[in-house]
Amino acid sequence: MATVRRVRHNLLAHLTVAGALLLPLVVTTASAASPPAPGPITLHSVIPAPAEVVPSSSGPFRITATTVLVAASAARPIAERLAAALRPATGFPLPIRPAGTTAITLLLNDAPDPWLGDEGYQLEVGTQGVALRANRPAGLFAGTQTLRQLLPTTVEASSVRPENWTVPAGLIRDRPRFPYRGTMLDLARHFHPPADVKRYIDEISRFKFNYLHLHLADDQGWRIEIDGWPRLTTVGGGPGTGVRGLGPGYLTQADYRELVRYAAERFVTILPEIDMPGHVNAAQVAYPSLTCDGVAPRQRTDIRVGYSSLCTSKESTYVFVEDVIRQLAALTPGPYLHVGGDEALSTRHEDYLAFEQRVLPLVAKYGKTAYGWHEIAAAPAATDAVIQYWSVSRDTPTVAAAAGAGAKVILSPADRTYLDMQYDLLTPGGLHWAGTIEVRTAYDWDPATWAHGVPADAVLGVEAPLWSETLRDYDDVEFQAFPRLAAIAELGWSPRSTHDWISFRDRLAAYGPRWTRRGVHFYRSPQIRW
Ligand code: NGO
Repeated sequence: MATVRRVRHNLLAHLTVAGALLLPLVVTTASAASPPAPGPITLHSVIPAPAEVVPSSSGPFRITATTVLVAASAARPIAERLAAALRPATGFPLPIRPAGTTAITLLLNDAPDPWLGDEGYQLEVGTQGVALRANRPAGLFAGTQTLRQLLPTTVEASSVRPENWTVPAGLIRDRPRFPYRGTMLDLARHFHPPADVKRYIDEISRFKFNYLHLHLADDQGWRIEIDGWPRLTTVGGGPGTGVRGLGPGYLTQADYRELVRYAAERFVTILPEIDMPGHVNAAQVAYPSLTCDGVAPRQRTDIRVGYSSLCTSKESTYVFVEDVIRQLAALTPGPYLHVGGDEALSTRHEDYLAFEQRVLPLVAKYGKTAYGWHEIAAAPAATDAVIQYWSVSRDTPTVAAAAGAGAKVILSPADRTYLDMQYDLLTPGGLHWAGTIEVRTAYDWDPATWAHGVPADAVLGVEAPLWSETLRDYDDVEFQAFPRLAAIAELGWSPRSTHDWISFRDRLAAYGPRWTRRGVHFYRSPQIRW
């Protein structure tokens, strides 16, 4: 009850600024988002659940042929993107104008509202209009994603639909729980072309994910062009690479830059990963000098792990590693660079530690924060790094120790977040080494308290990796990712006080038609009443 009162108090304080749009208020509030779907769309329908919601009993706002969008300066590109999203189904012109009688207004606060931070937003809906405010463009973008979910599902149609384009009235104040909300695509086991990566970015940005981790190299393939090392991609990304030789392809540096740009427009930051010192067979086939004996290993297209290792005792290895890190850092505006570090089972432990002690600081040399799978926690230099926790055990003492000494941790427990795990043993693709993961399993856990000994303030966020051993095409990607990615989005964004399986399940059921209209090939989990 105390929480409920506090939320209402905060919200009411904000209404004094913009009360005209909203009164009268309905006396309900939304620490735990509630009403069941299917049913009318309400302010409680949104995924991920917003932090604070106060519906109003005034009539809804209705978008009509005369509605305009009002946005200045840095808000304008976001308004344009919103208008472009709403035009096909509504058929309305939705011009961007300085003012209008019925308007959707996007405003950047002159005086920052500290509660909102960089990614939060405030959305007010009244009969005369919608006012969306944020401190930064990222917050406005997040708010537009909420607004889209408040419109009828037919808004996703690609041609004009007869519909009452109403938005329920009230106020939402929202901000993320964690600064890092990510998902990963493995381009190494099967390459997925830039057009598919862009479709994935479109989908994840709707759920307010802000990082896309690209796993760009592994035993079966090398997928990013590196100047001075052309065979990495011509051989390592060429015909016959990927699992069973069926996933060839690579990104040129221009492709990569274009993905970075496209993602940034949607407030998604690309996190590149080159896995080392293990998972490097493709690089060694291309450049045998990366092995200790200089002999090229045979090309591998199976899915075993742990057999390859860079030669950690050769100086030339570090010339290669530095070249790769320097180029990737230059291509990547984001703060992080992922250097893998998992399953180096054929690297002696002392060699592994010596390798990480050299390589993690190299990332810092090029202006980025090092990021690695949780095995790097054993190296002292990992206290300055971001550690990606992928264990199926909740006890990993090396990670707890590194977190205690300053490292930040991203939660990707394989038995909760690995999108490549099967939903159940009948799922046509996917693996099950970490178990099967139905939607509720993906949803019902807490990243802040999951890893024993890792304090909540060391948890930077959550990431759902999608490994691609069994994913041949983009349909496979979508089927494994959705709907579970919506669950991970909510864990990353929504305050713990909103966590409620029944509410989530019903909101997900109501969301399903949006995926259907967009042609997203999602898994119809029997746990959800679609
Ligand atoms: C493990 C392994 C990957 C596999 C994945 C499959 C990590 C960090 N290393 O996760 O090479 O592709 O499982 O689920």
